[in-house]
Amino acid sequence: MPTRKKDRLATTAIDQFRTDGYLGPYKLCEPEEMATVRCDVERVLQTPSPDHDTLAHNRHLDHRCIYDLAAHPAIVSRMASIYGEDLLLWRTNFFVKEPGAKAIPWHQDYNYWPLEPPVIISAWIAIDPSTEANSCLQLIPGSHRNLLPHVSAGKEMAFQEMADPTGFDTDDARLIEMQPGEFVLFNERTLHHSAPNTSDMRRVGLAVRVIVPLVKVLKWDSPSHALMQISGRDPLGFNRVAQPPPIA
Ligand SMILES: O=C(O)CCC(=O)C(=O)O
Repeated sequence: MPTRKKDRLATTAIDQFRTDGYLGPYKLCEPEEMATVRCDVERVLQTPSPDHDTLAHNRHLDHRCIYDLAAHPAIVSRMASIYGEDLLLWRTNFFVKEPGAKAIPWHQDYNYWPLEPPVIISAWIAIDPSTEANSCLQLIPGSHRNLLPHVSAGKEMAFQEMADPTGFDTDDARLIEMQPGEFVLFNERTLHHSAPNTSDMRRVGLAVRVIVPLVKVLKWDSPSHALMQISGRDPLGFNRVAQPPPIA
């Protein structure tokens, strides 16, 4: 999918990403358009995956509509402005937080991932409205400059490990409220979390994980898991790469 000139980032924005570890929100599409996409997403989330049990994981591999969201030029062009043209889609994850869903603890993604080196940029796309009330994503600007140890998280948390709470100050957190169709970018070290969903509104977001060719995937998620080239080329060939699902 081609990158778009209008979505390229200015040098000031690239510098801001370096300073804060995140950028956005930006608009991928209008909320009305996302309402149509949401119907596709709901259908996908009820359809068994071909080779693993988690309905919310890597559905860009078997559904073109999810691939098209993940590889949208509004996202890819901005990522390419920061990380260069050669970009490979590694994973997608839907984060579905129904009313009553647990908190996702403060964490840095690098802690969990089988990548060497763990260099990655994520886009988090709001599928539903994402507000403080229904537990929007929160980020701490500048937190990517400190690698934190991760410790065991409590049972009230949705993840088993969390960043050591003595290593950062949550007073610095920013609430990232977004309309459906908006997205934010962040890197593998940016501290982020979401509170329990105490509202009666579901909150669905799609996290899109993108790497550059020098990163080696040490462990694949399933037999059919492979990278997809979303921009440029892969001059190193360290990883397996597959074609996107055909256009429906
Ligand atoms: O959706 C959330 O609440 C958390 C998302 C997250 O942890 C991530 O995208 O890495």
